[in-house]
Amino acid sequence: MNKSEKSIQPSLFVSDDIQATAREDLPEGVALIHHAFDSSAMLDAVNTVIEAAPLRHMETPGGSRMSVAMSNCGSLGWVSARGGYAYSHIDPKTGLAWPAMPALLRETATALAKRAGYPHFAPDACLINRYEAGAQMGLHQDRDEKDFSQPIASLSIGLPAKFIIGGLKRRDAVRSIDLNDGDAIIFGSAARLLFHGVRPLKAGHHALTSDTRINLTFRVAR
Ligand code: MD6
Ligand code: FE
Repeated sequence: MNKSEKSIQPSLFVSDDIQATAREDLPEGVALIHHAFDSSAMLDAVNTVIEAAPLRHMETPGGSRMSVAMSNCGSLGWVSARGGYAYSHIDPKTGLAWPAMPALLRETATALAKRAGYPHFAPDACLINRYEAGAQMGLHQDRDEKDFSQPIASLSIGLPAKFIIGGLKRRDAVRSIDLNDGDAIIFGSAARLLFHGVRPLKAGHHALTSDTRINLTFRVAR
């Protein structure tokens, strides 16, 4: 079986392990699904994307280099530069359109969003984040998309991370959630604009990703 044949079915693991809000003290609108997908198959698809659109450290509007390396697939990609944050049809590094979103990625994300209560999720953008030891993502809101009634589905591959979630204001208290390989977290409705971030990645080794963590965030950007 070749890779394109393999990528027709979403790579879901059968699991009813959706954390009830109360059980892990998650804010309303956040769904956490452990052991949600086959990360090995997903990583193969990610690797085909980053062969065409290499991971790179983007610049922030303030002029610093992001510690997380990024790429995208889908019709739109999230980019950061001196000029600000935006979604672009073109990869500024290659001058080409971003690679198409592999069916395996899209269908896995839509199936997980469906389990979290969003049956019509149709992402047009997938941001790929790669963390090496020490890389982090500061508290932020995702607000470059046009329609905040659409959720974001986030999938974790490789090394574990401490994910922090706060409130609607930057200074609100945060709580920490462990995101492990194969975990999915879906942010929608009341949670869509919560501040969140990722603590500096602890050094380690993972069989799939060696010394890194890969995070995929699927969005409706249009
Ligand atoms: C990460 N995730 O897990 C970064 N954004 O590496 C995010 O920034 C994120 O997990 C929006 C919704 C869910 C997320
Ligand atoms: Fe985010």
